[in-house]
Amino acid sequence: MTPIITTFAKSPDRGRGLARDMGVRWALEEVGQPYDVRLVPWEDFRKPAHLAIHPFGKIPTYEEGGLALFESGAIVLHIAEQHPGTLFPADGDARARAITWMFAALTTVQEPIVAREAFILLEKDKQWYDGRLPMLDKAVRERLEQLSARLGDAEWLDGAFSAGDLLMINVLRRPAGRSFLGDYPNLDAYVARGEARPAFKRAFEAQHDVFERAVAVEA
Ligand code: GTB
Repeated sequence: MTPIITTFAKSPDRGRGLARDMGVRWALEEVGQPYDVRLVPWEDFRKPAHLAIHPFGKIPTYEEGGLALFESGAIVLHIAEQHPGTLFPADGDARARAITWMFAALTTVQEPIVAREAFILLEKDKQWYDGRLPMLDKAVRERLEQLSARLGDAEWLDGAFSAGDLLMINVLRRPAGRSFLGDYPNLDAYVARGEARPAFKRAFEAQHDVFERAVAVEA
């Protein structure tokens, strides 16, 4: 059964692969699972049909037969589980460590990155902006420094490329992560390695194509 994912009909990131469907698309490409896409226009996000699948009215979602999932991390985990030996190692302990890195990406590392992005987006005109931004920068740097120390000269976080690397690289690609990567050459190279993977490129092209088509229809 071909799974169906939902994505923005016209992503506000203008096809830069920053919306959360990117990780899901990338995972599907890594395991070689074909998928269909249902585009969701802004006005449909809070409609009952979409809320029935995603209780918080967001993208992405994932439908496969009778199964409906939301949360990109849970979807990537499901895809990895369906295809043992690709995004999850066969060994149980190694698989548990890959899951640990997935959680680390989506919580410990992503949290200060999202906080900084939200602050810049929402509070740029506030009088406390210049005073507070360095604190948010420091929080991002602390995480990146720790991650950089752990990665060291390794290619991936724990042996072979896993769902943990996929989500971590996806988080580091966010603007507030990317903007600091120049100071952490091993993380910069790590993200570049991820982006050089053929599966990443196919996923990126697919979401970019959706945006380009949406713009063309409007023209
Ligand atoms: N924790 C959830 C997950 O990982 O699946 C978060 C899902 C989520 O926030 N989805 C966003 C959404 O549906 C899209 S990706 N928002 C619509 C709404 O809340 O009404 C977040 C996002 C949006 C835009 C950019 N961008 O333009 O760069 C980047 C990320």
